[in-house]
Amino acid sequence: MKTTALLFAVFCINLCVAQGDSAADGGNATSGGTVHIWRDGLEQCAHTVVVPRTDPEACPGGKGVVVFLQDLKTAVDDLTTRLTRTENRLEAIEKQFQKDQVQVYSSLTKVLLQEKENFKQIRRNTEGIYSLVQASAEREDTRTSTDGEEEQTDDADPEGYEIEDCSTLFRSGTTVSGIYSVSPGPRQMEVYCDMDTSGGGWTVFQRRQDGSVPFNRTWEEYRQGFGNKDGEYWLGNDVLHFLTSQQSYKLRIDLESWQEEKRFAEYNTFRVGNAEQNYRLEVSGYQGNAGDSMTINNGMSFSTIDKDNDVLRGSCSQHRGKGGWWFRACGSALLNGRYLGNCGSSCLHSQGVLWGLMTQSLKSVSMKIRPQSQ
Ligand SMILES: [Ca+2]
Repeated sequence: MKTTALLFAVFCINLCVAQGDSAADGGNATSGGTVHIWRDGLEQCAHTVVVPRTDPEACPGGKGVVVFLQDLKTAVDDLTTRLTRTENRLEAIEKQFQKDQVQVYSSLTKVLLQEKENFKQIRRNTEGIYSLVQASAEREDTRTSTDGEEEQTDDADPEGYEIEDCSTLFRSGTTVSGIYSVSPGPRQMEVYCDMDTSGGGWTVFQRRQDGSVPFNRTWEEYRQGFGNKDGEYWLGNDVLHFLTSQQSYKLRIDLESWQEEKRFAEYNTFRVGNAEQNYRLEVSGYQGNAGDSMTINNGMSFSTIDKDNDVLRGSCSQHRGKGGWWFRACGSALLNGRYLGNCGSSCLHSQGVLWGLMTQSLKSVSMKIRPQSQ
């Protein structure tokens, strides 16, 4: 618009053209109030200066004015065209920018909405997982609580520790004799619990009653144990060691003859050493009515038919029915001898199930332990 206004002003005033000789001489300076156009020899405007003319005599003829106006119009048209193009280009750029802006905004919005949806989904998944974990934990707590109650009833005493022996069961209210599971140390095994004799709570580790199980066994068999828990058996020397290492135990031996005479022997201290000690016997503090036939063996290692640890030149196990025992010099007691039955005077009693004062091979015997504290 400024260019158009200038053109209009040029037409409305009296102008003249002062033309120079060439582009090289650069033309002349303007005179006061006169329009001077500096041109080169090819009639192309190089430099143009427009100045209002004040002296009509100084601008003869009209040709220069026409040339000036044509050039000026051409320039204006060119500028107008360029401006128009520029405006169109700017307008296009603006439109493209707006379009791109909309597209970018739309794209960003779409991405953000998608991310927002993803986040919501992740949150829903997380909450779902949390709910599952929480529900699982609650179930585990319930199960643990239930197990704890069951253990309280079946596997642990009221104070909550492991079942060491039958006395633990007895103190927790199990007062019926029978086979139960106990866990002395790291081991778990079944054992017969005598809950009736002398206050109950006895862990039976040896029993003879019908001769159904032979006791002429090897060192390894006595180590591991043999027989049936509901009948005749030897619990095993390893287990005896674990059991009697838990705390201070006492020993009880119940004896019955074929004449149904029942006697007993109790020892206030009873402990069995480990395998390296050959299951050494520690026994003392006799009381009872069967006579003391065990104290003489205190401190002795265990012996079997295949491992002689007694003090005699020969083997007490070999001479005494091939059973295992804590022999010193064979002695008068061997509860692991041969089960001879009710054979009267015809039997070789020295190989039978013997106990000191009771002169015949016995009908039934049992050896059992209980903590001193019970
Ligand atoms: Ca010997």
